[in-house]
Amino acid sequence: MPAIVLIGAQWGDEGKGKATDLLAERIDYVVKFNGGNNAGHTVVIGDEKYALHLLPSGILTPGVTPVISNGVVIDISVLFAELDALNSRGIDTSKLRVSANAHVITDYHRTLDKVTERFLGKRQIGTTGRGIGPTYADKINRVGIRIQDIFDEGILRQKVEAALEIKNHLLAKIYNRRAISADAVIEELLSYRERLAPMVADTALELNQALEADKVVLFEGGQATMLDIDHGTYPFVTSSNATAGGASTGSGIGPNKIERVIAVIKAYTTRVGAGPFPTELFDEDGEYLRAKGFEFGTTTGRPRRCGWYDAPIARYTARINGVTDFVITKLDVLTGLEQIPVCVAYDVDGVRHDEVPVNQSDFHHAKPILEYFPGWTEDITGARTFSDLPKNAQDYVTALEAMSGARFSAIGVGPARDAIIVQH
Ligand code: 2SA
Ligand code: GDP
Ligand code: MG
Repeated sequence: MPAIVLIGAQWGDEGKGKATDLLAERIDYVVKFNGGNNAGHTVVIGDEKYALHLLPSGILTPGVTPVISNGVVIDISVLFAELDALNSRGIDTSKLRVSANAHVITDYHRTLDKVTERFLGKRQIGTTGRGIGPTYADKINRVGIRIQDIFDEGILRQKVEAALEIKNHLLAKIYNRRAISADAVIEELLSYRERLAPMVADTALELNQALEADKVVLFEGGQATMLDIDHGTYPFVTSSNATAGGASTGSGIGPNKIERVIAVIKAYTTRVGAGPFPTELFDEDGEYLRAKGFEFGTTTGRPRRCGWYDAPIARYTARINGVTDFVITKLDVLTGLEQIPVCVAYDVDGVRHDEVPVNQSDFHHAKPILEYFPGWTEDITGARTFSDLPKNAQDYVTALEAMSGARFSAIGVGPARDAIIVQH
């Protein structure tokens, strides 16, 4: 089987880390193709819990070659710290490949991320503060620093000085901040050379060769469809393409190599940061989902906003990504609710919309039109086949599948590695 893409269907934290880990036994390469250390993927293996940010989750499976491809933005000190943390727990990371074309997050990107958010005040995005947006902005503005630049001191100096010229002006005149020293940035980046050098590769070439040799390559998306820079709830989005197309541009493999697109979707919805969220709950049901689902940011610890399942979003995701399969997660979190509301369409200023409206103002005004499903009380965390689920849980999943635009191939019933029902 050639390339498989796995992405988030909603606003992130659907359980992509666990889904990747589940597939990793059958794959040869796992590729992170977008975002950076804003991501937070939790994988639970036995009594051990791993939180991955910059490294793909598949790195936990022995034998898999992990790749950070060109679409990623890399904070090198975070990369080294994450490798050290995994190595100290006995995980072999020696096969890691890092694209020479990936962009580098520097101190000035982190600073700009934080001051911009502060400057935006009430209109802030609620970023993770990791420098993601400013690093992608430099990439698009053609003043970014790439991994390969670190190995040519002359070029690195030219690029850092050029990148800092406007920024220091901005920082001093608008944000009232001290100028950032090019020398300090350059010195820091040069200090990473020795450790970084053996990992750096032409990852596009290596991945294409792997696909030619019939290896299985899994592309693991960070964040999610509704946070995608083009297709998400702009401007309340991240700065990369988190949708399936990003796997192609973000790694240098042709779209025709992609055979399956798996979208991970929660049995309800969460969001961190600002922006529209039609099914958001502000009552005790929201608190219930947050507490029971442990909905707190893996990277920042921020409480996640919680709401009901949104079928128009599932259909939107199925369309935008060409989803072949959904993995639905966290069904167990709904256990104990008397009835479970599901959003089937929106009411936008008195007009029914069956699909996600293209106009953002409409989406901001969208009120969910809910359908109610009877709940169940039985513990489902031990279910391993569909027929192990109580009838009401089966009916809930079947109804969601019919509304969501692609088959449900697996159902998550708990955080543990094996707490999953694989259907197809
Ligand atoms: P950024 O930092 O520029 O990417 O922030 C822009 C928006 O993207 C959202 N975003 C995320 N949403 C959910 N999960 C993410 N990863 C972490 C996690 C987040 C955390 O797994 O829990 O720990 O807080 C993630 N990364 C970015 C962000 O909230 C902004 O809305
Ligand atoms: P990701 O960013 O999509 O990889 O997701 P996160 O790791 O940020 O958040 C998902 C959380 O849900 C993690 O704490 C997982 O351990 C947990 N999780 C994944 N699948 C399930 C499931 O089926 N049931 C429950 N209860 N937890 C799950
Ligand atoms: Mg996450």
